[in-house]
Amino acid sequence: MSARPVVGVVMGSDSDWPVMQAAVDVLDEFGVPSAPDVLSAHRMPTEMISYGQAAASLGLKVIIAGAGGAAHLPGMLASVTTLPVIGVPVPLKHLDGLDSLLSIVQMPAGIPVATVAVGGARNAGLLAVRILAVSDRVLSERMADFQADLRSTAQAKGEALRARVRVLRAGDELAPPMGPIGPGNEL
Ligand code: RP5
Repeated sequence: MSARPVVGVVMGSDSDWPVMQAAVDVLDEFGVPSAPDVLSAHRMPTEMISYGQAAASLGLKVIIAGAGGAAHLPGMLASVTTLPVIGVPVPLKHLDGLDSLLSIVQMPAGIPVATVAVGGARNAGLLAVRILAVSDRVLSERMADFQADLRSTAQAKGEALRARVRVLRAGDELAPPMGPIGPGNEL
């Protein structure tokens, strides 16, 4: 995508990419230009601060930041930018991502990070779209269509489930009673 990025998607390491890619993918689906990059709070602290300080003036409107373990990237970026920051707790090998979640979500008063679920990069992308959609009618219409599709999919699932249960119940009615359990002899 060649248009100027409006969402920065940064992560502590390239090992976060398998999780973070979902944010970039959904932004692509909505036609929102994004710029993925590696930016480590602990290994590249000066670059991280420079990125956060420059983000708004470079044209970014939202930052999605993902990290695992002692995940300080989203919170530190939020402390040096006025842009909304969405944090993605990346699950690592140990602790199931609880460490990442708590590191990101437990921000001090005054410096918010909108934290999504552990591994919830797709929702981070969707939240960024919603933030942008507040001042973008086309994006807002796309989001409404997306939500209508979700609803139809969920309705179809309900229909399919009800049909399966009807078939199961009809099968039960046809099956001959086994053992001591049967009509008039239920448990
Ligand atoms: C964190 O350390 C990164 O966000 C990543 O989740 C984790 C491990 O990084 P690597 O050792 O794989 O580079 O800062």
